[in-house]
Amino acid sequence: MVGYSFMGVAHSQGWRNARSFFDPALVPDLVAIGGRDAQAAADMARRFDWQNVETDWRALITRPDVDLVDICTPGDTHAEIAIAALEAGKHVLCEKPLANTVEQARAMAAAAERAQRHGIRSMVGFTYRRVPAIALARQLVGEGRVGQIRHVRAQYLQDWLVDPESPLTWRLQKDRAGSGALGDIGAHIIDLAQFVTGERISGVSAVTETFVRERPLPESSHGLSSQAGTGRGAVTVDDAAVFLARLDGGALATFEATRFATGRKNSIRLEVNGTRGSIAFDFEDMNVLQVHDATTPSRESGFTRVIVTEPSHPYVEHWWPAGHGLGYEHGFTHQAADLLAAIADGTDPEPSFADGLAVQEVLAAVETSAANGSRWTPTDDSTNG
Ligand code: SOE
Repeated sequence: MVGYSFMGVAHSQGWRNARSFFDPALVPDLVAIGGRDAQAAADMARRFDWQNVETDWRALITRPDVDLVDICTPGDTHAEIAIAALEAGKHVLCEKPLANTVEQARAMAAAAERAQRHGIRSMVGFTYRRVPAIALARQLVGEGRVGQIRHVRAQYLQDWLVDPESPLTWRLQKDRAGSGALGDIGAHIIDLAQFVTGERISGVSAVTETFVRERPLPESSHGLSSQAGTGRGAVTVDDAAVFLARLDGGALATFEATRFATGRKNSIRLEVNGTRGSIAFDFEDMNVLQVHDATTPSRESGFTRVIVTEPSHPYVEHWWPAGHGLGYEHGFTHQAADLLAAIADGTDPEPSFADGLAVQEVLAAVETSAANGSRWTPTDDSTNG
């Protein structure tokens, strides 16, 4: 694994719990944890039983005892590490968004395709697909239970930047993160919309906003330029993105990704309306899927509150009896288990780097549209950076 912050912790517990709860044919050995800060990496090694510590990712990915590289670093390093690891013959799991630009994502998808010919597998870490209620939604839509899709409504709402004195972390710097709320959390709802509907976003009309344009530098402000020694730096990414979209099946969609939804800590909402029914999901009630069947007689019509904790529901049989529920972290274990199964079975896991590239193209179209006065922008607009 390269990286040891929030995602490093989430992935580490995922590898360990996949081994315990999914009893995979291929058992993950946590061979080496890598990162610039040797002490931070050593702390992670101690806490999660990583066997070795590396401070140079190039040394880590060339170790003969490493078969799979898990990339949990900021987006500006994904392409370099993933392509080198694939070319070194390692399977790769890369955190989302796949990259910071479409150009980088295209290079990664091409490297993944070349490696796939030699049985090397790759996956991008959109873990919310692996929340049982979302996986159930995909099954129902795929079976035609909502019919022809007319609307998708998706929100990802956080509020950790409402305080203007929150520090200028790497997520607020374009050269590190690629974009702000758009790429960090907007990427998730773009992937969820495309995954659950099985359709692709064909064009967008967008607005983005940076409400707070400068912030205090964080303590460890390496690589950050202070404005004339003021101890403050410029925010170079969006705080919020709101956009309209069309899906290639003809549906209309609305998306909202923001870090200024005061009171919403990590609220993800998805609703799909079709000619035969609807599904609705709210991460704040993540073990539930609301299902409406339009064929139900009107006297009994409404949304059914499905408790997605039956052993027959996706992933649940590996965990607890009905009614006990799962949490945020379980998606990371499901991700690890599905990747290990794909490698063992010789199949290509999803979401693939090509799926990650599809998200990147939407992200770029949103930025292009927002920069051009919300002009309607096709997702495959070749001007996307
Ligand atoms: C910060 O917005 C963040 O950690 C995202 O980077 C994750 O992808 C999301 O799952 C939780 O919030």
